[in-house]
Amino acid sequence: MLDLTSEAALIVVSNRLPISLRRGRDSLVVERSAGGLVAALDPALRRTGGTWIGWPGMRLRESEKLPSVDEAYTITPVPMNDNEVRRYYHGLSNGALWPLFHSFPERTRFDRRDWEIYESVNERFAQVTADELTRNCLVWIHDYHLMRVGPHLRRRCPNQRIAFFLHIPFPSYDIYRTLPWYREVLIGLMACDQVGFHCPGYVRNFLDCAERLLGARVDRDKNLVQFGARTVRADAFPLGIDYEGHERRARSAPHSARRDSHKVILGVDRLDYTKGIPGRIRAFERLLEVYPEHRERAVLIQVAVPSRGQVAEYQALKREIDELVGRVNGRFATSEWSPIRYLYRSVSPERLASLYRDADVALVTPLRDGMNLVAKEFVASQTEDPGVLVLSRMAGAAESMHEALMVNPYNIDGVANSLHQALTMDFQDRANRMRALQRRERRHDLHAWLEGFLSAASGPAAQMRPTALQDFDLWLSPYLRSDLQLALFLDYDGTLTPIVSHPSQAVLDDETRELIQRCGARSDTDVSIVSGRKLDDVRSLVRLPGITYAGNHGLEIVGPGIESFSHEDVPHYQKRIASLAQELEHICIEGAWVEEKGASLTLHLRALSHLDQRSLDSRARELILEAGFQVREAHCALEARPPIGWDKGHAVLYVLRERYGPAWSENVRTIYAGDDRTDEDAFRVLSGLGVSFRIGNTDTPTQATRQLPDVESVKTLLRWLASRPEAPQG
Ligand code: ADQ
Repeated sequence: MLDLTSEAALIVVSNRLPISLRRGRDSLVVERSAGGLVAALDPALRRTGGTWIGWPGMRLRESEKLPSVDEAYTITPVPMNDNEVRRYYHGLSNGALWPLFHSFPERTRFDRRDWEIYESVNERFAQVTADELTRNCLVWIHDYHLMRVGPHLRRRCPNQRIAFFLHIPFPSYDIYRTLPWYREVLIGLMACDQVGFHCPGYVRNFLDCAERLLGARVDRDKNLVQFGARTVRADAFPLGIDYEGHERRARSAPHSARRDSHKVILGVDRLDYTKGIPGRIRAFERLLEVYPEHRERAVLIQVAVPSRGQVAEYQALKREIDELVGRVNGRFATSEWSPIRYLYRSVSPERLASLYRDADVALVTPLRDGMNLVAKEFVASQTEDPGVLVLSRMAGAAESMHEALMVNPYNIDGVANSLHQALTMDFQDRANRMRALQRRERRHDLHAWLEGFLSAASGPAAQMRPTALQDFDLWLSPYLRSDLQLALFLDYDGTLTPIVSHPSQAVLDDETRELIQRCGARSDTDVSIVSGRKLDDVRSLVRLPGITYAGNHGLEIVGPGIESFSHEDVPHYQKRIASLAQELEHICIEGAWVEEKGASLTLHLRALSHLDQRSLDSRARELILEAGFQVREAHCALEARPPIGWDKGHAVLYVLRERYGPAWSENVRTIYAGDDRTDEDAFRVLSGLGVSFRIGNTDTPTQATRQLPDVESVKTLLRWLASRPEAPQG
């Protein structure tokens, strides 16, 4: 467990730094940024020390260094060029992920080039982070801009403790799955140890997506997800505000002269289509129509901070709001009273404190919002005559702020009615509601949030219970049928035996052999071993009669009822493989070696350092391609395969057709278990027709139906298959 109060440091990674840069006349000018994220994390970093990594908000020239900033922690900038800002930030983050995660699929713009830049910028963030790591530190990544940092960082630092917090909602499965890169984004979060959301509803959505889209194993009681061998904890940590700070500012903020002349309804937002500003103005208009007693008595003050002005949607929204404000003011204004005051700008913390304190009603009506801090800031600032909070049910804040008047922002009449209720509520009712809201927000403030998140993220690593027989009851019972045969395909290395440093050490243990034998001995099950090894090699390792063996990724197959198969093009490539093997041996450095397998070969790189692997890998790829072979990646190895369009997928189909005829899928159920990229070919041909399991860790998307953590869980699968009830004969 990390103790963040002592020597352990915190490394915060977010899109923006807590400062922004501006080019002054002769030097760079540093300004502290405002906003929720900075207010939340700055105190944590001050307490623990550490580093904040992020984009400084402008392009630094080659020679320019970040001016030194007097901070209690280090600030490390991640540079970005204009194209990257356009595609990673405006394109993928704000043009695709932001609308999708807020359940506005019709507003999303998916562009593969944006995704590629998002991926490469995330990798750069990971590299900068890896360079900053200290012994015993916690990396805390923030928000939707950086959901792919995890895997890149994990690859560089396999044992690093990594936490992630999402500040926006996590959408439901139905919406999330429209993202073209849904697997990659989920896998990105799976590389973390702790993933935090604002609300339990978002956690549920995330667990659903992990289970249904990745085939991950989920424990909903403990909020754990197991993906490959990794277990990730996903919990709700509702963000609070610096309650005392807001309360203090409200007590000392100046009073406005016009204070008692009107009832004030206040809206404060970033100008964003998720915040429901047009609907709010319409609801106010409706209030004036239906309840004319509020004319000349109520004022809507709407403060909107300019945001993402380069994005077309935001420009259109600004125009829409301008027009609406004009319409309502034009319709109802008198010489003494203008119904809406619209401030399109950021206001100072003191001014905001006055506005919050003096408002009679806070009208917070987002169409969807991760949390919404404005609702909380209003409550903390209500130090005088208690006002009323009218709050959208679609904000995360609604999950806890029960005493607010809850509204559906899509129901304009309903919001108008609630506004009327708020404006006419008697003192006692207002005071009761406000007291309860204040008590809760004071207790669940920013410090409590930090404490809760950091102690979970630095606590003992999450442990998922081992895969058990009942898991397979759930996954396989609905699929298997007692009147149909089962064709069971098993890869060897990494599936039946753990990955070891030399292939000769991958020996099958007696228990696994016995389980395979028991499966194979059943009248309703046919077992095939499908391996990248030479046929003779895999056969002598498994040593079981009566089952099928496919070697060399299926170029050679032998088994009961199958005529011994060897792909017709194999002899043509054997000589060329032998000479390629020699060429590769020439460039091998100590620790690397070539395994010749007749029609293909494997260059083993496992014993090399990461750096040596990379340099040998690229040289070897060139030689393999020059010799006219295909390159395939395997576990710490490169494979050279003849370009004959034959892989494990073809081998599986060959066995199925030979044994069960061309309409095999009507006569047989199929299960395939494999751990390797080469098994993906088999997963692909069986998708929709069979059930497949990918074993172990992977940080690339898989076509398999489900993930299993390790060889031990494959044994449990075999145990389940060997002991399931057998259909009565005849
Ligand atoms: P935002 O979408 O930015 O945050 P919100 O939570 O309301 O939304 O925070 C806005 C912040 O900006 C508040 O602290 C507010 O005081 C400030 N602000 C708004 N208008 C202002 C103005 N005109 N002048 C000055 N300050 C202004 C995202 C998610 C939210 C989530 C937060 C934190 O969208 O759902 O609550 O992150 O996780």
